Amino acid sequence: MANDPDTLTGVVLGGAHGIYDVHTDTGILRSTLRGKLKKAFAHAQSAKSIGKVRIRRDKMLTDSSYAQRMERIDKRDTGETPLPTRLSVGDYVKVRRLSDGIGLIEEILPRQSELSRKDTGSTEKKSIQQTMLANLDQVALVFAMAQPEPHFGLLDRYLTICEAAELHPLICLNKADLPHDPAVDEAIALYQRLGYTVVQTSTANGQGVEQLRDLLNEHTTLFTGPSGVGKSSLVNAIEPDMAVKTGLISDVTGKGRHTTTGSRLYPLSGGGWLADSAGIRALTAWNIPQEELASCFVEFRPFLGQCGYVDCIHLDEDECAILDAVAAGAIDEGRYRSYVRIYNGEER
Ligand SMILES: Nc1nc2c(ncn2[C@@H]2O[C@H](COP(=O)(O)OP(=O)(O)OP(=O)(O)O)[C@@H](O)[C@H]2O)c(=O)[nH]1
Ligand SMILES: [Mg+2]
Ligand SMILES: [Zn+2]
Repeated sequence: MANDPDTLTGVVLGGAHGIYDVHTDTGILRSTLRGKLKKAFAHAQSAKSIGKVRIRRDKMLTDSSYAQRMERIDKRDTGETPLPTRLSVGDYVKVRRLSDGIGLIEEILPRQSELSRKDTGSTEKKSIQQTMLANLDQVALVFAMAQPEPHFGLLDRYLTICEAAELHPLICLNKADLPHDPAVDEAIALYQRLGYTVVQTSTANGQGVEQLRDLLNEHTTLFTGPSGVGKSSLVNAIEPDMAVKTGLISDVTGKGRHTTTGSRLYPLSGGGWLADSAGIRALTAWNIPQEELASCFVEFRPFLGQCGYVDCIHLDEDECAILDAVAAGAIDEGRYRSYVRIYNGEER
């Protein structure tokens, strides 16, 4: 099969109802899944799910929390490279071009990374995991400066998820053309102090679009954030003829409901990939073990290991270095409140 000229490697741009658009060197192939793979997915979904946050093995550092996390994931693994339990946007596949020009997906290549969302249903059991994008290395967290007002607690939640998954976050504040609350400027300054890149953009007057485009160059970036903040408008501003170039039915004004995961991937003309996704109301930091949460707040890191108790969870303990840092103004109170909310499993 490896030498078969009709077998190509490609990346899944989007899909719905078992039909996927696969980007290959020779164009986009509309494809279906081979029966064997469909069965494998059905089996995997009924089995106990494996690690939620995929950690890149080559990124394993000496950090003990990562080592512990890896151990837990390994226990759930068979020792083989983890294979996806479902085909997602961003997956690399081997696809065979059939004589009628339709592709048959024969193999899914191992994922390097993924970002999942949990769609919260009315009960915990109803919540389902959806991979928003596979094989990404960057996440643009898109909020509006106004209309809707940015929810920084939600931003903190996204940031912890990026930190846990080792995905580079970009903070994008769109609708910079609109009048906004001065608190938004204070928040921007805070996140910049923490070391995050913050871009202020407007699709109405073009502000910041060039800067954002440069930051996407050569990366595979997921645009995520609440509904109505302008994610799809930004995708259009970055690549105005994207839909034309890819030859796909444009979904840029919709909510991505037509795709499997609510995401759609586009090749960037400057190199790299960009995925638009459906707006998210709330996101639970469900894949971060509680004891690792504090290290997902970048400004907590210098204080970790300095608390009076080794198992300090920084909520109300004596001799807590984090609480002392909050009291001394070294850690922002709003960020600390986000930590408490996420720790307690609050939805927003
Ligand atoms: N004033 C202003 N309005 C904008 C800007 N960008 C987008 N909008 C408007 O905001 C609304 C929502 O934009 P979308 O691009 O559909 O937002 P989205 O984030 O993709 O929303 P979902 O797909 O629901 O998640 C539209 O009416 C846009 O015209 C901007 O920079 N300034
Ligand atoms: Mg949209
Ligand atoms: Zn502590």
